[in-house]
Amino acid sequence: MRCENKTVLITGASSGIGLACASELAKEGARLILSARRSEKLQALALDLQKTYQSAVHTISCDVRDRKAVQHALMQLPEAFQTVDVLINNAGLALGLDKMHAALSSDWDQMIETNIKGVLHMTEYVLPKMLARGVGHVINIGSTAGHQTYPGGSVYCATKYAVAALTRTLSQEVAGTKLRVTEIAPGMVETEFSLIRFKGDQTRAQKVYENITALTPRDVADAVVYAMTRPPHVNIAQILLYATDQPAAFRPG
Ligand code: NDP
Ligand code: 8X3
Repeated sequence: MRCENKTVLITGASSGIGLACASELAKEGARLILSARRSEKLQALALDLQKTYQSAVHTISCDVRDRKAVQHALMQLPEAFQTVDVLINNAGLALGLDKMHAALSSDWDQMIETNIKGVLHMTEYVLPKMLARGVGHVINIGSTAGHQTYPGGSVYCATKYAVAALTRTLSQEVAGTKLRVTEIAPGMVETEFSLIRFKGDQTRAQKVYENITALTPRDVADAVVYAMTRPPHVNIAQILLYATDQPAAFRPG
């Protein structure tokens, strides 16, 4: 139980990597604040974690793009959940795989609003409280797409380069405090990610993971738990995590 007495806020906890982080951290005894838009998924997960691990769980149904909704939800946290020790900014998505000139501008907007501004909305609320306490940990889920571009990935890659830049900047800004800042950057992980990217096209989504063993959400959650459970003087700045089958170059399907 390495995370007992830690309150962890996870965005995008209704699926994939966020859900796996919730499960792994519940096993480690963390108190959890789970956030996403699909409240029924969060409720089901919360019940499961309460039953299996006797976890303390609070759920927040909100859209990270909506700054006011984020602030409102975080202001309403029950007393036992008000001190957020760890913020895991995980909510995010890719939409489409068309070349820059052909991609939909509505897709650009949604990726930018979610992947960049969502991180900012959460961080701007939680960080001042961490700074006031002099301790805390912000973990941003970036991507290998934030370190290497690929055709068709233009705006998604740009948002993940932005996550890498925000993470590095924040780390410089909190230097001299006990706050820690980490970027976990996975390659291909089999989740709902491709189904969302290809807008419900199951066949195309499944093709992405054909003939390879992709990372599992649990692999990424392991990296998160690793970063969280180092001694307080150790800050894991960045973890790049590829499937053994994935070449450094991208193969997003
Ligand atoms: P999933 O689609 O399985 O999960 C995405 C999560 O983000 C869901 O819980 C979804 O919840 C939430 N989310 C999306 N948009 C919003 C929003 N506007 N407001 C609140 N929550 C939102 O994908 P993954 O688990 O794979 O993705 C998690 C993160 O990992 C993303 O940032 C992604 O970019 C990153 N990543 C994924 C990789 C992969 O190959 N799968 C590789 C590298 C990085 P809901 O719909 O209920 O709101
Ligand atoms: C997702 C990585 O390669 O599927 O962040 O676009 S990739």
